[in-house]
Amino acid sequence: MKKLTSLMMATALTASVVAPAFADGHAQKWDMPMAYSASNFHSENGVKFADCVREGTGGAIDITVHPGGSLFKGADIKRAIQTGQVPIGERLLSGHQNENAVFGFDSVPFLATSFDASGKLFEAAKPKLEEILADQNLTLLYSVPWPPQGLYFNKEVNSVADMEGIKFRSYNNATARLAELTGMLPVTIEAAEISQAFATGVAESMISSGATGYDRKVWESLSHFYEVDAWLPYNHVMVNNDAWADVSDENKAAVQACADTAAAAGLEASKAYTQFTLDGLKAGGMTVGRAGDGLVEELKEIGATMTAEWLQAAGDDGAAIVDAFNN
Ligand code: PCA
Repeated sequence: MKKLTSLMMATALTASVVAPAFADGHAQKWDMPMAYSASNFHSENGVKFADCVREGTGGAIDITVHPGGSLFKGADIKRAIQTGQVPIGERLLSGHQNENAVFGFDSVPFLATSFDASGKLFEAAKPKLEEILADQNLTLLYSVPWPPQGLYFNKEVNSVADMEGIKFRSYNNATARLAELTGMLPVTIEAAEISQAFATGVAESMISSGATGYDRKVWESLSHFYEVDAWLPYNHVMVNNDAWADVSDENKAAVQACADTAAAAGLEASKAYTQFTLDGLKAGGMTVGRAGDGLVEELKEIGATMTAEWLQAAGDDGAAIVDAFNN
């Protein structure tokens, strides 16, 4: 017992020596789970954000980024933040469309197909998004789009009929629905696990950015990438409201300034990564190019069905977002 007490005292002493005194009383160590590989631009941007926060708060908030789904898998990150298992994290909110259709605003096919349009759509959706997140004990810090989404296959595809029966890797509700409407078989697989899924034939196709195909070296299993520019989904960095309430106003302002920088830098990285990664897929041996007119035509019809379904599910909120986007 005596031994334990002196050990505890020694530990307490060390802690008081090591941890400098902050206005908040102590340094906050924040673990930040992210779902995508460390080399992905979202993850690299997250590390820069963490560095910025450490510096901007004089070390009061010390964020450690855990990329690649190493701390929590993508699908579990939102709940982990909401319940305070971690104070902060990054998640693709369109993966939670079953909680609220508004979360899928960025995965409506052919609604916003360029960086400019998707930026406008995000601004249109942001107030509602923040309101919904606030009810879930979450504050949005920054959001960054993925490059435009195109179709990956292990063979040439010129029509929806060519897709019949293909095992299609999905990452959210919209991608699973797209598979159903094209006669493919959806299987949900996180980005961190797709290389293996393609190598073992668990999946043979997906819709994603050139960035994710490049990060996961999918040319080892797949042969074709068709540029379709179906949508640009967003990753969102969110903080738990209780953790946020513990942050001083001064440090909140510092964190928000870093978040604004990360949003701008992430957007630029996403733009720059678009052509770079398509070139990388080509260099890996894939056939990369625009989808043929016939296929695009058919996909647009499916897009119209999915748009109608989303508007139905998202009700007045969805209509308000689309109206704000179109004005
Ligand atoms: N990459 C992520 C989401 C969208 C994207 O481009 C993925 O495929 O999981």
